[in-house]
Amino acid sequence: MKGDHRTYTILDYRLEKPHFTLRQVRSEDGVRYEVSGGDLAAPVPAVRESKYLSPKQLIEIYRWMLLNRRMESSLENLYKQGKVVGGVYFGLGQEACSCGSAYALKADEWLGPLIRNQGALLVRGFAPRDIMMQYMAKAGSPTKGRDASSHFGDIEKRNVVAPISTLGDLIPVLAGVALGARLQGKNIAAMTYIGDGGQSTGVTYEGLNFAAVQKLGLVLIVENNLWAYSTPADMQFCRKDLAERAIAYGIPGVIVDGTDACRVYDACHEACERARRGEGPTLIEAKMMRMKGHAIHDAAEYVPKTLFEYWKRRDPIARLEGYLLAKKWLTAAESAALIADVERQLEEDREVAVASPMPSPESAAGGVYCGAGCHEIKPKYGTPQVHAGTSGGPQSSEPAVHLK
Ligand SMILES: Cc1ncc(C[n+]2csc(CCOP(=O)(O)OP(=O)(O)O)c2C)c(N)n1
Ligand SMILES: [Mg+2]
Repeated sequence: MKGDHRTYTILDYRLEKPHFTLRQVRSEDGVRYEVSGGDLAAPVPAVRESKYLSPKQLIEIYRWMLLNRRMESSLENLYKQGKVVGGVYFGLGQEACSCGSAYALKADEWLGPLIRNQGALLVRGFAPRDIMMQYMAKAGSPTKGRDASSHFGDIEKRNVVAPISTLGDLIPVLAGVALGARLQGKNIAAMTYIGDGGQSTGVTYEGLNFAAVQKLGLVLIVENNLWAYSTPADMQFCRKDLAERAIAYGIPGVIVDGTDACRVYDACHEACERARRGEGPTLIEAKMMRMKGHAIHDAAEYVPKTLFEYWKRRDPIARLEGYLLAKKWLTAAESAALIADVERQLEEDREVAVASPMPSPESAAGGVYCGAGCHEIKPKYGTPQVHAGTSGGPQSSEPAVHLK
């Protein structure tokens, strides 16, 4: 019927668009997945030139990614030595997404990371020793040994909201952070993440819809790493592209290659700029693959080997290093020196973390993030400007919500 069709735009910045499908096959010895469609031997595309990053900035991102990966290897070793209390989660293969995204935020903006975004924590100023001590539940860790996993943040200095395990719940929280800043007179970017599995939760809809209606500066990165525990994305939703969900919220939806640091950064930078202009949220779908199991206990035997091989050739660090060398922005010797420096920093931090004490039993009665009355929570951007019964747009001096 002519005239009844609507068209919507989803920007897809990828240089290749793999069309693999994963199908569950049941056999006598259990369940496995088979890959079909797509070209598993396709050549690896080039890294896209960034519109915004200088060579120096890109090298800085490269260093964060190296630190991210090598810190996780150290954590794996600490776990195997029995020094880690609990599990360890890895962002292997997702370093470009974690580091490139967090790098787009300004110091006074906010981040709400998930378990795989340890690279983002490093970019926001946590040291490897903080993360190592956290996993070892040491007294000097960000939660003083009360939590032995990723549940830590820093609302005073680094503007990091602690990860919330209930998937999706960070979305309304970060929307609320953007709203809080708006009420204090400033439009800021508030960035958070959700996985291909986690985005199915109801609160994802509620949080993103609220941000869309209020035009809050939420930057939501949907990390489509193809797996949620052992459930492949193809068994979680019917669309190939989660960015299309943006259409239903009335916000921009963008697809990027999550293994290309330049493209991740550029998309996040544009989304942050939009947030700062008070134009509302952006949904960025980053496509990549979780290159390990869900956590250290999961050997990921259900993942077809061919898929691992395909994505290993798209390793974000190797791709970025190759790009920097080809551009002659980094020499092989400089790259080796940078790696040695990262190793030195990690070794130093590992030694400090291992030697640091466990918390005293009596300290368990204290607060997790701070003691009673230890600091006052003050507005960061200005005195809240609230006029009863008014409603304004994003650029308006009036708040965008009715307060009675
Ligand atoms: C609301 C909710 N349901 C279930 C879980 C249990 N859970 C933790 S991680 C996970 C898989 C998440 O997969 P995905 O969102 O794709 O993120 P990824 O692990 O791939 O980064 C599940 C089901 C949870 N934490 N919260
Ligand atoms: Mg996933």
